[in-house]
Amino acid sequence: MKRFKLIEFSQHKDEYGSLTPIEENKEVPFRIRRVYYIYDVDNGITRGYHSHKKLEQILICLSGEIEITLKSRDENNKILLDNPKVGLYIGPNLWREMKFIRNNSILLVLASELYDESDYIRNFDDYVIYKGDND
Ligand code: T46
Repeated sequence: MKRFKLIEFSQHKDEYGSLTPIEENKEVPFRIRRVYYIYDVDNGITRGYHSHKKLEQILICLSGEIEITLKSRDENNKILLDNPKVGLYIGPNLWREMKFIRNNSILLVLASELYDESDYIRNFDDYVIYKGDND
């Protein structure tokens, strides 16, 4: 599995609107153990600033526009999420930042594990050292 990739979901669209289904181990390459969503974020605010040791996630911008930065010591990738049909898979060991570009943006996250603070690395220098030892 690539460390990150965009996944395009299907869309059932008719005159009544659109519906996008997502199933574990199908569109999502892991068992979904947790779902959370981030909202009420003022535009221009950036959250995240951490990596995960084991966690895999899919990020979906349900509404608005959110710029995701994925970086390591040698890479810096910026991905704009603005389409609820598209999910961003993020594997373990990648530093992430989420910049909310528009008011009322909503970020839905599907996660492979339950919440565990010990899986987080919240300091970039510690992340670079951890990644060097665990890649
Ligand atoms: C990630 C990005 C995309 C919980 O109690 N349970 C949870 O499942 C989560 C995700 C968070 N929390 C608590 C922990 C903090 O007291 O909610 C508070 C805010 O969490 P945090 O500052 O970690 O939020 P973000 O937006 O910086 O990061 C979140 C996820 O934590 C993280 O795993 O990859 O979204």
